[in-house]
Amino acid sequence: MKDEMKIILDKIEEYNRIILFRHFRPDGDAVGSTKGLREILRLTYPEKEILLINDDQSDYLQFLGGEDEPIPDEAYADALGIVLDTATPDRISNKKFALCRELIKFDHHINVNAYGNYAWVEEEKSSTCEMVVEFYLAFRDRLKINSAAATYLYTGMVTDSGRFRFRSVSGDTMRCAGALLDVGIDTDILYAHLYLQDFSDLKFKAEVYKKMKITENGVAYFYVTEAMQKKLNLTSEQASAAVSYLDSIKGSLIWIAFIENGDGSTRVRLRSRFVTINKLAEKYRGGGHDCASGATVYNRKEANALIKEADAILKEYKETHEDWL
Ligand SMILES: [Mn+2]
Repeated sequence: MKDEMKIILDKIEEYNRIILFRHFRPDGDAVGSTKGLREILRLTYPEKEILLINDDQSDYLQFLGGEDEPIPDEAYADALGIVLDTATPDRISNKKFALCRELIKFDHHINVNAYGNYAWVEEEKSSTCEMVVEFYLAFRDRLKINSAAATYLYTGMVTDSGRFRFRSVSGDTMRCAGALLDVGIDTDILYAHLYLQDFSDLKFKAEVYKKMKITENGVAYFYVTEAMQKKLNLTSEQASAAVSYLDSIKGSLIWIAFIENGDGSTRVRLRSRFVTINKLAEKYRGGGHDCASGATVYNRKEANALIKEADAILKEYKETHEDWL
């Protein structure tokens, strides 16, 4: 039993109102961990008010259902806030988190920015959902779960680990996933929701493969211009997905998608195998995990400089390592 888990359970039991938060532009882990924990807490403590309130909603994962309606500011004052899957306070979707009497950070990102009164951060975990499952299993005599909660948590585990393919996946990850499957999940329905593609998405994919480029040493990259987003009627979520289209090219250990935001800035999504790229992302107003980072550039010149640096990193890596592919 980890000390942090005990503190979090004690705090949950102490409060009558608990408000859950996540980061804006939510991914499967942000949605799954908040909805999963909300369900577990509602089942276990029907007398408590367990709320999930955020400012933005995502189209992605709508099949998992909605969040809760806003409440008056005063109602935050005697509440416990729990922020899941969010590395820094500026990324919390609902800014009213600051009104909560006490706040807990519950996350698996690199802990560069500690916030809240208590924190449970495990940087090596494959997802925040895995941590929620670990929390549930630690107190399984006391906490209740159902197949809806299991489905939310499994969704976050699957999506944040690239279908259990990323290096962060451990034996514990699979044991947690196994515990959820034992509760009961309709994986046929879940995977259909997650992985069936729209015709227009495939058209976009075709465009990416037509226009992608590769540097001398194997950095694959691609620009999603504003014009292309308009032409193909892409949401920013669809455009951002472009980075994963480049993830299976032999010899290309670093791949990058540039997505124009429409305000003069360009979102950069960097991915890699074996090679570490978060230091590079940090040089361009970003950061993240070893092999999955984000950054921002303001013009093509800066984008080209970033590509050049990535190419040099990859050259050095290939010269000094073996068994990469
Ligand atoms: Mn996550």
